Order: sequence, then C-alpha cells, then structure tokens
Amino acid sequence: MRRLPLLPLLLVFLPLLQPGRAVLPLVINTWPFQSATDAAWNALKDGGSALDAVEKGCSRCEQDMCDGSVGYGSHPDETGETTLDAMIMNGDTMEVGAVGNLRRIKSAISVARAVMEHTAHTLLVGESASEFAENMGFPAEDLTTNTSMTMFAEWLRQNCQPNYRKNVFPDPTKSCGPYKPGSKVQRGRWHQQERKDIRSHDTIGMIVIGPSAQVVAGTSTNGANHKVPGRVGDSPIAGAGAYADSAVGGAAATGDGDVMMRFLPSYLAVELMRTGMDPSSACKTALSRIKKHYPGFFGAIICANTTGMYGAACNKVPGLSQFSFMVSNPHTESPIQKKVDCF
Ligand code: SD4
Repeated sequence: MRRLPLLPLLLVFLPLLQPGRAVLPLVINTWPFQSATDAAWNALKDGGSALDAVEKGCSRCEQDMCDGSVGYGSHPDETGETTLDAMIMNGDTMEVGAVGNLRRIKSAISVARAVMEHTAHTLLVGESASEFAENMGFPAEDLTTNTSMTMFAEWLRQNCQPNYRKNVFPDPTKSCGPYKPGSKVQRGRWHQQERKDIRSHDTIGMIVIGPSAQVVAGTSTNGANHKVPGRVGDSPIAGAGAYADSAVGGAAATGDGDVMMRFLPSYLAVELMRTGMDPSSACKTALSRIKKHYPGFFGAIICANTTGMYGAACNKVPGLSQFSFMVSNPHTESPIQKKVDCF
C-alpha cells in the first residue's frame, strides 16, 4: 500500500486540531436537507459571504421543495393556496428581513433578504409583501401544483380534517366552514390532538458561521398544512424561527410554530450560549421551556456558537424519537448527517 506523505497532511490538519481553535466556517441546517447544505457550503467555497450562503442554501430547498414543507406546490391553506414564510438575520448588524404569508413568489428567502437590504423594515406580509417582491423584480408565479391540488381535494373530501379551528360552529372536528364563533369559548390550552402526518412540518432552518465568525441564520417554509388563510408561523419571526448574533452564535427552530413562537426558543438558546452554555444544552433548555407548558408539542432546534461548536435537541413525541440535521465544516469532507435522540 502506498503511504501518504505525512508532512503535507499534518500541515493541512494540524491547525484544525489545535485546542481552542474555532472550527470555521460552519454550515448547519435542520432535517437531512443535504442539497441545501451543499449549496451553502459551495457558496462559501466560492468566496460568498455567510449571508450569500444562507440565501443559497435555503433557496436550494425552495427549488427542491424539500420534503414538501419548503417552497411552492405543497401545504395548501384552507382555500387551496400555498403561501410562504421566510426570514434572514445578519448577526453582525442585527438586521432582519422577513416575509409572512407571501403569495405568488417562489423565492421567499431572497424576498426576505430584499426586505432587509432595500427597506428599513423587518417583516412584510401577505399581498403587500408579494407586491413589494414584484416591484423588486421577482417573477409572479402560480405556487399551485398537482400535488397541492390533490392534497386540497383530499382534505375537502375528508370534511376539512384536520384543521386549526376551535370554539366555532359548525363543529370543526366534523365539518368544513364557513365557521361562526361558538356560543361558548373553552379556555385552556388547545393543541391539535393528533398530528396525522408528523413529517408534514419540516422547515429549513440554517445557521452559517463564516470564516471570520459572522453569524447568519435563516428559515424558509410553506408553513402548516391546511392553515387558516393569513396564518404566519414562527419561521419569519426573529427569535422564534431563528436568531443570530455574531458575538455569540445562532439558533434555528422547526416544528409546531403556533406553539413554539410563544417562547422565542431561538432567542433563548442564543442568550443561554451568551452565558457560556454549550450549544447542545442551550438547545435542550430552550425546548424544555416549551415542554413545561406543552409536553406534546412537535419541535426541534439547532444551535451553534462562534467557536464552531454545535448541537441540536428535539421533543420526544410519537413519530419523532430522533431528529436529523446536516453539518458541514472543515472537519467534514462533505455535508454529514447527524442525529440526536429526542428527550
Ligand atoms: C410553521 N415551524 O410554520 C413552521 C413549520 C415547520 O417543521 O417548522 N415545520 O409552524
């Protein structure tokens, strides 16, 4: 067997093995969406910034319609329309651009970046967000596909089950709308009892930490299947769907956004890392806060700090006992899939 020359190998890897040295750059994203990790990593290799990498990575998933949960052509709302939520956050400047309930435009993460770079606002929603996008040169396209039309037809055939209505008449567990307020409002925590398809909920959340430790985080999703029109989830909300601070690190969440956004888990995870907590523990502690109130919520989070350390956590529920995520850094030759056991 031919022996590899030791000296050149040592020269390449030795700097990475020095204790305390940051292992950067880092790309980490939710779920086994490898094409997204590849796209982000290649953007960095081509000299792009961390912002470019997050935009390219999330765009890849939008084009690939990752798991039917990102991009066009899936998860129709109650009227059959697919709408998109996305955000991007620059941890150097603490600027955020986000879109919610975006109609007709496929590249939600790029529109989010345009909100950040071409307005002084943080979040644009609905029809007006789409008009903004069109004015900025994004093409208006139909986000409906045969798949989304079939999903919608099937849902109508099943009397609009499952749906997100409560305390209305007619009984939303049996009938379609239109709904009117019910005579009694039952207080207390409502939670969709049975998630028929737990994997119908797979946002891409991505954190990129550039070679000089610039932290950028982003998300993109088509949100909850059969959502009430107008619903905006956690993904475009800073601190909920994702958060980035180049003084600390970043976090990005996926799962039942209606519940998770009440707890700003990405913000909490970054704040915990700011106190010195390691990324895995920060992820876990951020989810524990939600679990205390909603033990059955479906959700996971990824966390990374500016040394290149990373971790993830997920809430253990039927159908989710392990959570997969992707990582690329100078130690991995290509993006690798990691798994964490849910707790
Ligand atoms: C939402 N959090 O709109 C998103 C969906 C999702 O994993 O993450 N799925 O609620």
